[in-house]
Amino acid sequence: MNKQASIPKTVVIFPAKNEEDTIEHVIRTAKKSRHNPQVIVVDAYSTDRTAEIARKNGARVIQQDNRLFPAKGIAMKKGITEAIKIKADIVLFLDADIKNLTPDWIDKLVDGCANCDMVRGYYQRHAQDAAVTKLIAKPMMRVFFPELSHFEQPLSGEVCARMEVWKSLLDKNSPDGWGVDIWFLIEAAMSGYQIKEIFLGLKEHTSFEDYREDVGKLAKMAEQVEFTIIKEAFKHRRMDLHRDVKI
Ligand SMILES: Nc1nc2c(ncn2[C@@H]2O[C@H](COP(=O)(O)OP(=O)(O)O)[C@@H](O)[C@H]2O)c(=O)[nH]1
Ligand SMILES: [Mg+2]
Repeated sequence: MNKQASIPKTVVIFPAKNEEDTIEHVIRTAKKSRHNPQVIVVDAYSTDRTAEIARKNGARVIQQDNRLFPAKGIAMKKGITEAIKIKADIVLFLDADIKNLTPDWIDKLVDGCANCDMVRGYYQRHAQDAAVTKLIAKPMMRVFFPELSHFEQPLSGEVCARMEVWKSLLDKNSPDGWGVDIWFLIEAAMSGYQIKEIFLGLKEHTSFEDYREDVGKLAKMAEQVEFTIIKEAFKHRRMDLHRDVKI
């Protein structure tokens, strides 16, 4: 807790890879939250103007640790490390490609942390959106982690927790790529943290425009999410549950 102000210091972190179309909007919107967050952008050596626009809009821009992609997990780890340095109390991750972000998303997610260890956003999405969630993550969670199968959006990028929660999870060796979101959910639950999901309305994001015509573009994400769940099932001794699957 920030002793001087005795109010929690909130940091919003945007992992961002070539998000020049939306980065200004999301940073400005985050800054309008009544939690007055500091904004960090963990940039993936974007080849467009993402980093420049982010700096101009008052974000602290840092580069992720290496150029191996996909690196959503590496970026989140880097963001948490940076937030530790600036003594954040509450850290909220948001995707940088959200077209319709509003300050109340930040307010609600941060407010939720007052009586819960982890708060996750869920939304209404286009019928063709969220293929990996619908076809990989949820069916596999129903088998291996049935007690977590009620989470609407297990791959949500909008997740808030106190710093000590993030720190304790990072110590457990998080994955580098797309598996990181489901990994944080499973590990938080297995650590006994209380997790809740809150509804944020419709989510419109630019990545959907990239894959709506060709869902094959999600193959790497699908593979990494799938193997993360399998590895977590081994780790938490859930593999035998596959026997219950009717095929
Ligand atoms: N730093 C960093 N950010 C990434 C990387 N891959 C994706 N992102 C960001 O992570 C967020 C979620 O990615 P997105 O492509 O929108 O995933 P989707 O919504 O599941 O399709 C966005 O803000 C991306 O710019 C990466 O390799 N490095
Ligand atoms: Mg997206």
